[in-house]
Amino acid sequence: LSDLLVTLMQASEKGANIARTTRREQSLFELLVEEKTGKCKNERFVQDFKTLADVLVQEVAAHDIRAKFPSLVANIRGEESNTFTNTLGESITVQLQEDIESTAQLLCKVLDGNQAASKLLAQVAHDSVEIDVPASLQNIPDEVDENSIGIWIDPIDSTAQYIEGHKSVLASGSLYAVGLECVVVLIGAFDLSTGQPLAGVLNQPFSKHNALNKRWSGRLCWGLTTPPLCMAPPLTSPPAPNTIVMSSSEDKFVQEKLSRDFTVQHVAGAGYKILSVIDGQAEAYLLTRGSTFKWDTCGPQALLMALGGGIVDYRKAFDAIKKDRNCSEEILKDFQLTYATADNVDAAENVLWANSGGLLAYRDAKVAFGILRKLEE
Ligand code: 2IP
Ligand code: CA
Ligand code: CA
Repeated sequence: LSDLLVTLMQASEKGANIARTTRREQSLFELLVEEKTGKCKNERFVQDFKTLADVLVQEVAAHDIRAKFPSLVANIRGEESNTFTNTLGESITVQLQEDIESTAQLLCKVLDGNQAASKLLAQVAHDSVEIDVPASLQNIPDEVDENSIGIWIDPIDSTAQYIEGHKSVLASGSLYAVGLECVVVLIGAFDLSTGQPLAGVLNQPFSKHNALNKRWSGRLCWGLTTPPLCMAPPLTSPPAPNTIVMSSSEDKFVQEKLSRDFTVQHVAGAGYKILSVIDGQAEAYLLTRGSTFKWDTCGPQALLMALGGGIVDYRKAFDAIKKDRNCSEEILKDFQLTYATADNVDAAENVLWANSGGLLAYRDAKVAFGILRKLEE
């Protein structure tokens, strides 16, 4: 799988480049923030542009994965659809064309004729990105049965942070509550027959800001479940002990109960919350509602599994532990999130791929088990 993993890394890096370019280049950035500064008269068009950034990142990633692994094509899935209906009702399929010029022409249709912006985006979409194969991956057998693998892509997680570009606020250690640091490009590979995660990448396009040249640099984390391998570049500050991350909209009763044993931190982004667990900045991420999707968790779960942890369906794990007084943390193995089929095939289209029972992400099963027991008291 190492070849596929390197392809996912490259695809995520190209996505990160698109995300950075969009915020850096004046002609693109203005489109992104126009709504806020009030300069734009056409709000509908601004809405189109915001969606375009996500659609383009996903399409470019899917394109590059397809180019290397042609038979994966039917099983590359993601949050966005590349058929983009602009607010004037025109349907445009956003697809990488043969050359920069043709891609720019296509993007121009979405960008209301803005040639400079279209050219810039097309250029970075066509740029080639080289990632050296990490030494630890070099001796791994590379047999991939392309017909047994599926891919989930979340082109930009924490869209709100990406668009608004909040001033970054540290919660503790190297853990950000809000800010561009919480934006993550997420790509995961899973086994189509078992639904289990196989490999994943989390790419933070805005990990470090250089005050001198005002440029952001990124951070790329990756993992493989078999053999278990995970690489996350080290952070500068040590983690605060006993931290649990949650959404600020998490149930107040749940927050209250866990705040007796943990420091509860609200940080943005489902992907970034899981990344904070991977990095050891938090012990766990708990979400009791079904507000994340398969594309939010597939890649990140592969990294947690490589570290001996995982992500369980909160509702199912909670109910099982409640029923069986004598069970141990071993039981968590039975409730890992899976990715090949929808949790509820009859669910409405917009929530079909939701992790419907919520989730609990952890590195140490004992800690996760303790959290579930605590909630049940
Ligand atoms: C969102 C994003 C949100 C998260 C939500 C995800 O993905 O990560 O931050 O909500 O679950 O689906 P919260 O921050 O309340 O946990 P996207 O940004 O891709 O829409
Ligand atoms: Ca998301
Ligand atoms: Ca997204």
